[in-house]
Amino acid sequence: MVALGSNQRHPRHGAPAGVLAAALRAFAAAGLNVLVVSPVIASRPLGPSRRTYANSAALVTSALPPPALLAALQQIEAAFGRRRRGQRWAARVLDLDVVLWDGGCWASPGLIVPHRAYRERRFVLTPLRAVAPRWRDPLTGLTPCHLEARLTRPRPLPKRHSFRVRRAALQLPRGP
Ligand code: A4P
Ligand code: MG
Repeated sequence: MVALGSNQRHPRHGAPAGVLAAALRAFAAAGLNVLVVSPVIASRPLGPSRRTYANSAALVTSALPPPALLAALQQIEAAFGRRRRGQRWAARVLDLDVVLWDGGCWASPGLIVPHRAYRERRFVLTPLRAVAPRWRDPLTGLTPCHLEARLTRPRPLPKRHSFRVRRAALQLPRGP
């Protein structure tokens, strides 16, 4: 499962939504088989960049192991003019992340799957829900829908230490 993001125009492909459509065409040329594509959503930037993002997700199959898949995606990013320099989370013409993998978890230098931040990002979970509603996160067992609901549901405040102390003070001493 690949998450796509763009918040910069491309000289040939135009606005970010056009960049994502062109990127999907480039997947096929790189030998990646695109099975399902989500609608493109507009999302407010997380991080310092001020430009609105276009985000989507694609279910792809490939014989490549995860590091080779990431290398293929990074080649596509580079072909679209992505330069990894300067500020983290700076505006980018194309960002391709491996979010989930049907083999479960993967960790090697430069690659962690599931993507370490996707559970907290609505701009990943909403497209993901459209392409793989029943796919369960291998660490939490939750579907994209559950994970997204967790972001909006109000959470209880952590129990206060003083409350526990007061309860402990009420315990009667044990009898003989
Ligand atoms: N890396 C490790 N695991 C993965 C993985 N599962 N998929 C390494 C992709 N890359 C992975 O990524 C930095 C390094 O992460 C890579 O060298 C790779 O080896 P990067 O694409 O070079 O740089 P980045 O994207 O700026 O960094 P980072 O921290 O990965 O950012 P994210 O998580 O990709 O987030 N706001 C909105 N609304 N929409 C967005 O799409 N995206 C970002 C970037 C910030 N704000 C956003 C959006
Ligand atoms: Mg990235």
